[in-house]
Amino acid sequence: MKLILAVVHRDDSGKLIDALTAADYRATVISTTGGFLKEGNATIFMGVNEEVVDSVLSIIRENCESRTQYVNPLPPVMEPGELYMPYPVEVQVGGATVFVLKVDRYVRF
Ligand code: 2BA
Repeated sequence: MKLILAVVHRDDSGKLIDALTAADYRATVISTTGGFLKEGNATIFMGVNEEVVDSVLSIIRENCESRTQYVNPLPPVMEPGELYMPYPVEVQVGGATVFVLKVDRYVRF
């Protein structure tokens, strides 16, 4: 048994969950926030048998797009009279950041 944790863009989470449930996988979605952009994203966790991990990763890959986003860097400490022109920095987000963990025990009552 493995636990798949996938951090995905919030705009992709709906269609990803639809694709996963259509393929008969069980999944849970948590609303999360990226530490760097501080924007909402979604973390999907799934307990699956080891032999289907690659199939799940394919579904995640097919349903999660990579996006270009811009972040404004924090302004530096300024002296009076100095002018700061903020230039947004480009970052490439996703498609998905995925962790696959070993599960010691899985029980459903
Ligand atoms: P955020 O932390 O908001 O990061 C969004 C994007 O900003 C990242 O995309 C990456 O392109 C960039 N970024 C993040 N930290 C950076 C840094 N210290 N310096 C420069 N650029 C940086 P992704 O790598 O695709 O990550 C998307 C989201 O996945 C992240 O949102 C975070 O919520 C999660 N994530 C990524 N790597 C993780 C990790 N090792 N552990 C836990 N969560 C992770």
